[in-house]
Amino acid sequence: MSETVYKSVLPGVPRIESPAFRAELPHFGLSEAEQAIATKLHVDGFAVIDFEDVEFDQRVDRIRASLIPRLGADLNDPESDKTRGDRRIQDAWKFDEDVRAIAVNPAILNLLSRLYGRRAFPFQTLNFPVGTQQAVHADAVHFSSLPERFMCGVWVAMEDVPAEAGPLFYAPGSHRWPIVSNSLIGRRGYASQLESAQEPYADAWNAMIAAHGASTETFLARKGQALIWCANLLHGGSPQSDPRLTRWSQVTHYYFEDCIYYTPAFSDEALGQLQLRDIVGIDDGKLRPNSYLGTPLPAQLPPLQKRSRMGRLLRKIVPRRSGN
Ligand SMILES: O=C(O)CCC(=O)C(=O)O
Ligand SMILES: [Fe+2]
Repeated sequence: MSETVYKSVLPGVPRIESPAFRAELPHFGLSEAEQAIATKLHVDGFAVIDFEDVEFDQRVDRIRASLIPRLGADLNDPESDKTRGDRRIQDAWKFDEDVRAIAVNPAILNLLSRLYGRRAFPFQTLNFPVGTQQAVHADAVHFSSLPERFMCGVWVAMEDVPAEAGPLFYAPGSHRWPIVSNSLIGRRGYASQLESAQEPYADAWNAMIAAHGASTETFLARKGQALIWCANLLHGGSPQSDPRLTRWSQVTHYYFEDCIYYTPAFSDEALGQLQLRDIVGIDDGKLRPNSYLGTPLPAQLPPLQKRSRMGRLLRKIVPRRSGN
């Protein structure tokens, strides 16, 4: 990042989410097109871009062919109901070179690093053959960082998405609302168990949408378009009204270097009880240390994070959640 000579007065917040964004934007060394993306993310919490990859169409064909045997052969049948069951594959990058190539796309990594002011790296992929029909949520309850907001999702359309195929939806500007944490909803998270890591927060998210009178937008994507969303943007998958359709897409989740990575749904920040994550970068396959202000976290971690016998036992009782 050549523009790192510029020192923000607020390095603990992503550049695009900085309260001093308007004053700082000209100093970030962004092109005009990048400034437009940055401003869109700052104002609305999402931005649509074209996914730059000359091999994209071939990758999509290969990914479909490689994932269908794992997901169900009926995905090839034009008349079948494709929405039955939990249709998604997490971390296919581990065995599929094309999924990995999409996750480590150099243009995306470069752009995100410049928009956030810290080096971006991908850590999770999700591949969907159909609409997720997921209720509205912010990804920040699953994966967050300290300092907060250094996480984002990039959703890539692997085919055109009509309204009937369960397009992605989101509430523009909702990333600026308070991050719904356990402390905000009066819940203890550490060592808790949940069927769904989003469920405890659903009432709060819906109440904020109602209080703001906010409307949601859907993304009727063209194949090869990508949508970046901020960690706290409320989003989900619309109902898929035509179950015969497919909606092939890939989400890659990105973190940024020199942060502490943890799961807020199972943490109580005020008590220093963090469900830390052992994050592996998809780019180099290496563990990314939890790090704060340039210094890796000390080895002395609270019991649940220790690789001790007791820690392993506790992990069995309180499994780590890694969904989206
Ligand atoms: O693709 C969708 O419908 C939503 C996916 C999503 O929310 C996520 O991966 O975080
Ligand atoms: Fe999500």
